[in-house]
Amino acid sequence: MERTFLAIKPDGVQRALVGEIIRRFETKGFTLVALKFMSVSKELAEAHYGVHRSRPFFAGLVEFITSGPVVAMVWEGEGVIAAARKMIGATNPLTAEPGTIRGDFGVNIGRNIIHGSDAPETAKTEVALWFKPEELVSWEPQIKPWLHE
Ligand code: DAT
Ligand code: MG
Repeated sequence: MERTFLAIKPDGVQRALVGEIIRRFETKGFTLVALKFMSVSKELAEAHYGVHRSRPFFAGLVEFITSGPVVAMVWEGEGVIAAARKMIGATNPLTAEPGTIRGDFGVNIGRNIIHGSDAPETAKTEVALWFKPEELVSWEPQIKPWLHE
């Protein structure tokens, strides 16, 4: 079953959006596999945003993600990687569609509330970067027959 890595960034935590964001993925029908409330080290931040190392906003990005606690999560489900990206919305909250998390709650690209893996390969890498294998919980939601044919 497909898995993705999601992280509520320090702005999402400070703005008390943790419950609202988790609710959206829960009620959509995805399965929570791992969750931790944590501070992010500079090393983890730089590894996570490694692909953006040469971009002008890289230093600010690392500073921001390490500036306060984040909620790191793994969610599972059919098509969850692309679906979560859709639910999160475009990178710039100003152009993100209403109904998406960024579209509903954000106004600035540097404060866009939540991270989501963008493809199967990055999802695999990010889950492994943020979580130890024993932190991932395999369980069978009893609601499954009501979500799937
Ligand atoms: P996404 O988070 O939608 O996957 P991304 O991977 O292109 O977007 O960039 C990672 C983060 O970097 C993004 O969430 C916010 C920040 N960022 C991206 N482009 C930026 C820009 N032009 N100016 C400032 N911050 C930017
Ligand atoms: Mg990205």
